[in-house]
Amino acid sequence: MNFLTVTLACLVHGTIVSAANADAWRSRSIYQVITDRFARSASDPFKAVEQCYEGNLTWCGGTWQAIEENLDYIKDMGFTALWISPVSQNIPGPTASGEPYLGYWVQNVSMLNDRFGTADDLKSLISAVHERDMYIMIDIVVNNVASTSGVHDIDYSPYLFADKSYYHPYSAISWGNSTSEEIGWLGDDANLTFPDLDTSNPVVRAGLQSYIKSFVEEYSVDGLRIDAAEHVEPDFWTSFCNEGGAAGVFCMGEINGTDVQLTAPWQGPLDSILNYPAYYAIRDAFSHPGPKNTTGLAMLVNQSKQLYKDVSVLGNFLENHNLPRWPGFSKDYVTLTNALVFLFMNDGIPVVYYGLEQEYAGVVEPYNREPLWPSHYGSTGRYQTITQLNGFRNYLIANTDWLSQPATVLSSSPLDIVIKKGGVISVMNTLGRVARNVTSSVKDTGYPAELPLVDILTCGTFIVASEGAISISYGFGGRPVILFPLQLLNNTWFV
Ligand SMILES: *[C@@H]1O[C@H](CO)[C@@H](O)[C@H](O)[C@H]1NC(C)=O
Ligand SMILES: *[C@@H]1O[C@H](CO)[C@@H](O)[C@H](O)[C@H]1NC(C)=O
Ligand SMILES: *[C@@H]1O[C@H](CO)[C@@H](O)[C@H](O)[C@H]1NC(C)=O
Ligand SMILES: *[C@@H]1O[C@H](CO)[C@@H](O)[C@H](O)[C@H]1NC(C)=O
Ligand SMILES: *[C@@H]1O[C@H](CO)[C@@H](O)[C@H](O)[C@H]1NC(C)=O
Ligand SMILES: *[C@@H]1O[C@H](CO)[C@@H](O)[C@H](O)[C@H]1NC(C)=O
Ligand SMILES: *[C@@H]1O[C@H](CO)[C@@H](O)[C@H](O)[C@H]1NC(C)=O
Ligand SMILES: *[C@@H]1O[C@H](CO)[C@@H](O)[C@H](O)[C@H]1NC(C)=O
Ligand SMILES: CC(=O)N[C@H]1CO[C@H](CO)[C@@H](O)[C@@H]1O
Repeated sequence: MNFLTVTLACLVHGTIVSAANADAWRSRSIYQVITDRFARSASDPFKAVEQCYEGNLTWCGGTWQAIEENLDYIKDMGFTALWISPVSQNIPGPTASGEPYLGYWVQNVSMLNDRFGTADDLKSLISAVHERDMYIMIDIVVNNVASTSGVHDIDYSPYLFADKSYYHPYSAISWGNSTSEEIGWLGDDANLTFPDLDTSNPVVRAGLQSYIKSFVEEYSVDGLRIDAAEHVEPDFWTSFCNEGGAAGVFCMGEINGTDVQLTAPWQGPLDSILNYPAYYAIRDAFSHPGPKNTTGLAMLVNQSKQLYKDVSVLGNFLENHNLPRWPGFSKDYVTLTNALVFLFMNDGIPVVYYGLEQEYAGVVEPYNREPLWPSHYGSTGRYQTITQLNGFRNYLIANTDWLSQPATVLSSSPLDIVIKKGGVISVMNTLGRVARNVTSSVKDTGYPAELPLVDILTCGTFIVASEGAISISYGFGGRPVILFPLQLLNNTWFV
């Protein structure tokens, strides 16, 4: 018995480490963490600093060891992958823009950031993640390095590529011009500049490929989140990323934009991108005061299926470290529940930014990077909703063909949007929490009359009417419903 258990655990572990390609990531859901802000270790030297104010732009003392100590908080919410902020050494602080607590102000990309712990601490965290059958995704910056010396007097010696010839000469970015976005420098031109690495230089390419190959192998990394991916020529990613590139694992790139026509071509060079067009469409559909444009969201779903190579591996999100938190622009609690249902029940990989489950509401940078420990990691209502959504999604993936069935829009109106994916019908609405005497009518669910459907969020039952219709009333406010045939739901996903 014991022997069998151990053998199976090893097999599972082996599978996880070797098969972390796009296909393996498709079924995952990701929790995004800023290492400095997620947790402080019980044995942390910074523990004496009781308060941490995100407005001070300074270190708050989070570490990899502390993430490991609090991993079950993430696991128990049902997440099957963890994305952590960059692990690379950063420039020394403080700068006129604060300390490099986020980790994106890279100096030597191939050296670990000792603010967050040692190589052994990082390995220990990753083992603990794998022991929980979760994947680890590491955030990485290769487009640029950071400097506080303006644009002309930069000492290149501390960088992995320690000579000026490895960088594009300074130019300000002309937005909308893709060549300029690839070779120009991010940042301002005085206090904090981001010298742009010439990723077309063969020495730079070979050096980065060799680094990422050995890094992924040594630390058993399952996936990469690629910072500023749109600022690098696409063919660089083909050789650096993905199963077929040097990294040999799944890559999800940061590509900002509202227009699927412009973002979709990046999937190919990159396995996956963070789905900014969906973010904007979800916000426009559900947030209050509005525009409550569900047509835009329905168009987005339709268009995405046509233009992306594979919508099922895109990273869908409602918040991140560069965006206002949802309650910062939409005060109504129920609007976020509707948005979350779309995130988990649509095609794609749900990505939840730490703190969403604690109802954090920081609006602009840096106030959207709150320390998590003042929340005491409590099991809030939002924590429980996410646990239900992850639990049901994980159940569907393990027991049905849900994952391989594309989502389709059954209907959209100014009141609601209804999607169906693999036998699950999700009815989301734009009402918010105020009770209204209106109903959502789904004309043809595809289910036979008299069939009992259960709402996953409330366990309420709905009986399918003649010709497969369903009617949902909002006498208790605009809560979304997720309907699934009762007889197929064996309730094993309830924990
Ligand atoms: C960058 O880090 C690597 C790995 O730790 C190290 O071998 C190399 O010397 C570092 N380069 C510089 C310029 O510090
Ligand atoms: C785009 O930017 C590049 C690089 O700066 C420049 O050479 C080119 O002329 C620009 N194209 C247009 C249409 O402005
Ligand atoms: C540089 O920082 C100083 C001090 O915070 C600020 O007054 C100045 O506007 C900054 N310059 C730029 C170009 O951002
Ligand atoms: C993304 O693009 C929008 C619109 O072009 C811009 O306002 C925003 O600052 C960008 N956000 C990020 C995180 O780059
Ligand atoms: C809703 O969004 C779509 C897509 O962006 C747009 O074409 C349409 O005009 C919008 N409708 C309203 C009422 O704003
Ligand atoms: C989206 O596609 C569905 C069919 O799959 C269609 O019924 C619906 O009208 C489309 N919606 C929009 C807004 O394009
Ligand atoms: C709800 O609306 C229906 C149809 O408009 C009406 O018959 C009914 O009286 C309303 N109920 C309440 C409680 O307002
Ligand atoms: C639930 O159990 C029934 C009877 O054992 C079985 O036929 C059905 O496939 C199961 N459904 C799922 C989704 O596992
Ligand atoms: C050193 C410093 O600037 N501390 C400030 C951090 O933020 C808090 C709350 O805004 C201020 O009270 C401190 O003065």
